[in-house]
Amino acid sequence: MTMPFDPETDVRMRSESGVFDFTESKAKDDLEAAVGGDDSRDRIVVLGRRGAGKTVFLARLYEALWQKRDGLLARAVDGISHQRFMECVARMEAGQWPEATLAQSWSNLEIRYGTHEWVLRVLDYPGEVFRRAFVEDAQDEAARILRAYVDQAAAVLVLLDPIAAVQGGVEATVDAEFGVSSALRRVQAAAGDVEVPVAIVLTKCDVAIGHIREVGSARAFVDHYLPGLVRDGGAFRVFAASAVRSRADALGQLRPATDKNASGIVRPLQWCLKRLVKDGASLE
Ligand SMILES: Nc1nc2c(ncn2[C@@H]2O[C@H](COP(=O)(O)OP(=O)(O)OP(=O)(O)O)[C@@H](O)[C@H]2O)c(=O)[nH]1
Ligand SMILES: [Mg+2]
Repeated sequence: MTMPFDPETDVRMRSESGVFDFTESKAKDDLEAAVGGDDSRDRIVVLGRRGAGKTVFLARLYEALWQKRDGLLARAVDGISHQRFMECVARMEAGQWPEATLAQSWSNLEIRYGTHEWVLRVLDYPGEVFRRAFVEDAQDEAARILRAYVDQAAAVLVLLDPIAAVQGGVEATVDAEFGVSSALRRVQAAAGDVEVPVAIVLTKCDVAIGHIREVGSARAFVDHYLPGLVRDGGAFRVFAASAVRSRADALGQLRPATDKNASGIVRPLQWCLKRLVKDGASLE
């Protein structure tokens, strides 16, 4: 049975999808596939360094919207990316975290929000590519694709692992301050006068909440631990999320516990969509 559509809040997603394999020499085609061959700003771009939680977050977000949560509804028309997200969820239900992402994969999503209907693209990519694209300014194809991709951002979700910000050392902090602010400066430069909504999402808050409570709030956490991002990253709103809670197995290893609810995963997207509607942005 089709669920009734709530004009204020429902989101419908359609998708066609692809997986890029940079071990093969088809990068030029991939670049065109990723960028879409025109210069429209039609992407909700998800950014995050290695291990930030991109794959887990995207799968749980899609699962949540598919099941209609927080008033948002998703439906993939093309089953390929739907299956990829659901396989990731099933893997976690079986107690396994997803493998580190090796190939870049994209889903072409059609979203309806209120009376607006947009085509959005969601990209999942290996975290190393983030560093190459925005810290090292590397010229390899994967880095170029990611940079071209952010140039077409309608909205940005930046995923940051708070534990890495506190304990991850210099490389993690460089990625989160220099890397993320470079990416956001690029986004705003490409958008000209239009302000692109940017949601910074602190991930893994089921285990990281202590660090956030220590300083008072998610925003205070970013102010305290990532001042370079605050200085150079432009305007953004900070959210806290837990895509999957975890529990220790018999050996003390943390395993995904999907029977417990995710929290805070839909709100950042909802905030971005509301901003886009308010600003009258048309993504088609
Ligand atoms: N407790 C908890 N752990 C999480 C959560 N999300 C991710 N993790 C942990 O973080 C690891 C990395 O998450 P991924 O989603 O694979 O990260 P990624 O950004 O896709 O990483 P790359 O593909 O290597 O760039 C997982 O294997 C989990 O151990 C969460 O919501 N809660
Ligand atoms: Mg991944």
